[in-house]
Amino acid sequence: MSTPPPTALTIAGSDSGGGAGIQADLRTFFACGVHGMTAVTAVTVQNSLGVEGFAEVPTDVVTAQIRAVTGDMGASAAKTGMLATAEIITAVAKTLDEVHIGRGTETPFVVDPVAASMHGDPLLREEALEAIRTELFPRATLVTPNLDEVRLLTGVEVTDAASRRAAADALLALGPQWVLVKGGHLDGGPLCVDLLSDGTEYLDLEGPRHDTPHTHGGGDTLASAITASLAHGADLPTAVRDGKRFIERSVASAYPLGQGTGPVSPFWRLV
Ligand code: PXL
Repeated sequence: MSTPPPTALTIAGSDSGGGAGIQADLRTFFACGVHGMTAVTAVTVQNSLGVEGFAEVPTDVVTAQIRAVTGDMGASAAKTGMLATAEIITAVAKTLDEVHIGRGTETPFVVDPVAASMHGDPLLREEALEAIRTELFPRATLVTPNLDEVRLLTGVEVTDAASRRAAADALLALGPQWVLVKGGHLDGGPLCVDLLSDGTEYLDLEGPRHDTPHTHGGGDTLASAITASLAHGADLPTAVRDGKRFIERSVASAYPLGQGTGPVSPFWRLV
């Protein structure tokens, strides 16, 4: 018998291809020494070529999963990924209040506002964006949108440092404690710059840009690595720096699998 590790709960969708979603979260939690627990919100049918479709899990089953694991095992930290519908988002937000996860509690909560797959396949019904803004963001310790999600959520088009800062401010106005504006999708340059801010500090976090087409699950892996670090007790800026180091190595270790986009890989951590 050994001492249990920290625990982390992911509330997200299943990727049948194993590279993103719940599967990316669990392999990241495992590699980071955290016991992963899941509340599955949707089951996608997909492979390296794209998402063929998805079925939502009934809302009461999503919330029952959250209550079951937090009531018994407790969560040191939690995150959301694909939430699919406004109904699921509203129910998840209410349940997180009930089980004391998120802003104003001792349990950090990371919101990765997943709207679409990297192939552009929608993973969120359009009317659900407003629920992300109003129900989820005010409860978040950290939100981690990419530039497409920034545009969908705030209307701000990020093209340079000034618009990146305007985007961070627009996102903070929706109520999260911290925001990480991920610049990885901005074209050009050998570096990708992410901006981390709580409205007081504005930290430019630079990392190398890796030239690989195989980045499936990259956003999920970053948000999960940050969540794992928070579960271990790190403060927020430290957890984000840990997460960035983790995703850089995982992108560098990505492998081709299938005929389309291969997954980023946390295996480097295990060898
Ligand atoms: O990477 C975003 C994402 C999240 N969750 C699920 C996904 C994807 C991308 O394909 O399939 C279930």
